[in-house]
Amino acid sequence: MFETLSEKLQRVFKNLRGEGRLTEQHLDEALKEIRLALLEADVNFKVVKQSTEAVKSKALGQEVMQALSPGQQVIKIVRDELVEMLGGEHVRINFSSQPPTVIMLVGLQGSGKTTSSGKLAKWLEKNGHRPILVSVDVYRPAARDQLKVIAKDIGAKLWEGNPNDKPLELCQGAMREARNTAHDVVVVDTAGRLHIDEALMKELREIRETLHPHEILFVA
Ligand SMILES: Nc1nc2c(ncn2[C@@H]2O[C@H](COP(=O)(O)OP(=O)(O)OP(=O)(O)O)[C@@H](O)[C@H]2O)c(=O)[nH]1
Ligand SMILES: [Mg+2]
Repeated sequence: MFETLSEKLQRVFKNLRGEGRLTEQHLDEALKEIRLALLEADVNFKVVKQSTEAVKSKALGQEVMQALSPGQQVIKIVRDELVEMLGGEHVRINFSSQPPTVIMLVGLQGSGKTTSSGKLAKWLEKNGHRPILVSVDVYRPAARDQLKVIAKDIGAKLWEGNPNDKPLELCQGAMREARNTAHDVVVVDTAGRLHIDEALMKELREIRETLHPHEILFVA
């Protein structure tokens, strides 16, 4: 996804770079391309609208550096805006000095926990880690199968457990397996829940107290 976004932006930037003088019409054309590229990359339309408007007002306003050509100025403004959009602050994952590191994904139903678990495992592997995935979503039929399909797709290790395992048993099984097979990160995909669902919240607390996750990521 990000590869195609960066390719599209590169194309827009390449066209801008050649411009000695930048007209408003030219800027509008470039922004239209940028808007499309961001929307196709799944960025929320409100965020896209806000960001492209911010780019336009900055580009037409005073916030430009004399040392850069008009095309380069726009590229700089777009770059700064993208950094801002992705969260100006860079947060690192807290890895444990005593593996396995446990990362738990929590959030509302359908917020993207299972998909994000897969993305996270892939990213971890790319960065030299050996993750093991485990789903503790024992409530929705096929939820564990969904993670199994994703794990197979990305070639990541999955702790399946037994069909009747309870969430805590699945976690403990995954931890044991990680230790025995030198996997350094356990990614725990949880069932979606609302904070008013007392039984499910209690279960989440129990998992937290048993596993002591190093990171709890809220998927929204
Ligand atoms: N467009 C888009 N769809 C996504 C993204 N992440 C997840 N989805 C889709 O959203 C739906 C729900 O994603 P899941 O990963 O199953 O969400 P979940 O939080 O695990 O859902 P529950 O386990 O039912 O609570 C699926 O159809 C995904 O394909 C994303 O980044 N962009
Ligand atoms: Mg899920």
